[in-house]
Amino acid sequence: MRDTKLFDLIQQEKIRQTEGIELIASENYASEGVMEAAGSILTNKYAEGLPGKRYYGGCVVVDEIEDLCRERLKNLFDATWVNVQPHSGAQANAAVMLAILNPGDKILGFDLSHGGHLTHGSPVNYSGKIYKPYFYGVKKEDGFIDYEALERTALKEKPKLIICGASSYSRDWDYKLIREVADRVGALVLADIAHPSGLISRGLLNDPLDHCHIVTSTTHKTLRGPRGGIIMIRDDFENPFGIKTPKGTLRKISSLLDSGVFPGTQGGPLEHIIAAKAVAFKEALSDNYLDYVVQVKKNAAAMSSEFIKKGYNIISAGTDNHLMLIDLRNKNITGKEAEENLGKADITINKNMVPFDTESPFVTSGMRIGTAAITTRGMGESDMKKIVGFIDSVITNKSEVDVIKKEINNWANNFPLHK
Ligand code: DSN
Repeated sequence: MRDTKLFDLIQQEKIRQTEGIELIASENYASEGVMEAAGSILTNKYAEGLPGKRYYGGCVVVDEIEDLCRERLKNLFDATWVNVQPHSGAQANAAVMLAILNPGDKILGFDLSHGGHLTHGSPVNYSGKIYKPYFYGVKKEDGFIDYEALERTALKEKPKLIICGASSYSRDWDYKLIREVADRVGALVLADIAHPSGLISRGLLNDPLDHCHIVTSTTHKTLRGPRGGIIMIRDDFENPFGIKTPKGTLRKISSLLDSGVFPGTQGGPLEHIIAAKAVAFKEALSDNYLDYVVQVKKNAAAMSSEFIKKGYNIISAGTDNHLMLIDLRNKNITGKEAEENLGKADITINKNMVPFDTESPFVTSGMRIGTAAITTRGMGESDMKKIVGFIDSVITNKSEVDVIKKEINNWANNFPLHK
């Protein structure tokens, strides 16, 4: 018998996603093909291990699927080794840290309250509980990464791992400089490119694989695949922190990373999600996707200029990627209030800490906005101006929220979830 209660709720969510404006920077609309693979019978299969080296029978087909996925990902990022099994970006980072660090080792990451991520050493996350975290942030005067502070802390603390990457930083990264600092202190560099990975894959931002030892990402943000994680390297090497075997050899980092995923931090891989990742990577290699990521970036730039014209304070005064972080203090509204009020008009954003925030993480002084999802719906630069107009009307109480909501619902219906 059909579970009407549950499927009615899914239908309601579909209407919400269709009638509203989705501006959460970490979300996107996966294609029909990605969703078909994610919802396929592959969910039935257990396949602990790697293709050709499984702990279960009946893996002939899933071996081919996982190999196809790995090859497509290698092509997309020009990587020489990848693991496509992490269930999420957080799992990918956990696997990396387990593979290369020992409990108590020092790590240096980008401060969560300045735009970093929980898994980069936050004290409430495994990364800050198992390892000893130190942080760098952005400069108060311009909102750009404080590379001098990063270098100072690295030289003083000599961490074993430097982590770069962010969840709400709108500028590109100087991976070359970070690698130079890491080499001076004998650290490895992990770039977590969960947010901008789609833009990086098509050459629209600096390439972390040119300089960083290990790169992780999610697959569902700008990459527009199913929810999941990946790990990649371009140059394999022996783990400098590894304990030598009796024969005096060290294990290669690729082999340690595979073990970090399974059996280190996960059991059976989600082969239906790996198949959906394979679909997404094929899409990301297409000309259509290149047009898409180019437009994502143009839309973010257009939106950011429009906000600035209306007197909004964008951290770092602009964006190089798909997102922007806005300090709302000069608009006399907290991030929490903005999120709630915009939600009533069917505009979905998330409240976000801004650097040097005076509010708690539950209230915040800012909001984060991204253009990945709305660009998938076919919106362009003129639509960005319209959206900023809607947002400004809600935030400054220019019109009744109900009136704006109706206008938004009618307008959004013109844009199918996939162009
Ligand atoms: N929480 C995610 C984001 O929204 O950026 C990252 O894990």
